[in-house]
Amino acid sequence: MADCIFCKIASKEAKSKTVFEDETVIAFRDLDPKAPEHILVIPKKHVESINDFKESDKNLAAHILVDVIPKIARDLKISEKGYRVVINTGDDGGQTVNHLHFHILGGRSMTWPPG
Ligand code: DGP
Repeated sequence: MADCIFCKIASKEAKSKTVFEDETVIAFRDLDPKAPEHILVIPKKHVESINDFKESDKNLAAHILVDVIPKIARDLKISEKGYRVVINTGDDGGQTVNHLHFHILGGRSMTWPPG
């Protein structure tokens, strides 16, 4: 999408600190980190939110959850101590960028419930 900052990051029109990339997914460091490790994992194609994942996106969703996120956590060495995966969705969910993204937060102990 023309005005979407994460589409621009996916197409390299905008810079990011990339930690992982393949054909369908790119992961990069959050601009405003909320933990020592704060990575955003996005599908390269524009999907507005998790509400917009379609039947045909099942392989992509599984790839992100089964392959990409655990690999990044291993690479960042936060796998064993633990980390949090967050998908903010819509206004009440606190979504500010309308391109689906999975936050990976780690490197410190998290509290619950979230604000
Ligand atoms: P959310 O509130 O879940 O929509 O989170 C959006 C996150 O995206 C927020 O933590 C800040 C981050 N962010 C916004 N713009 C950029 C950008 O241009 N580059 C990077 N690396 N992160 C961004």
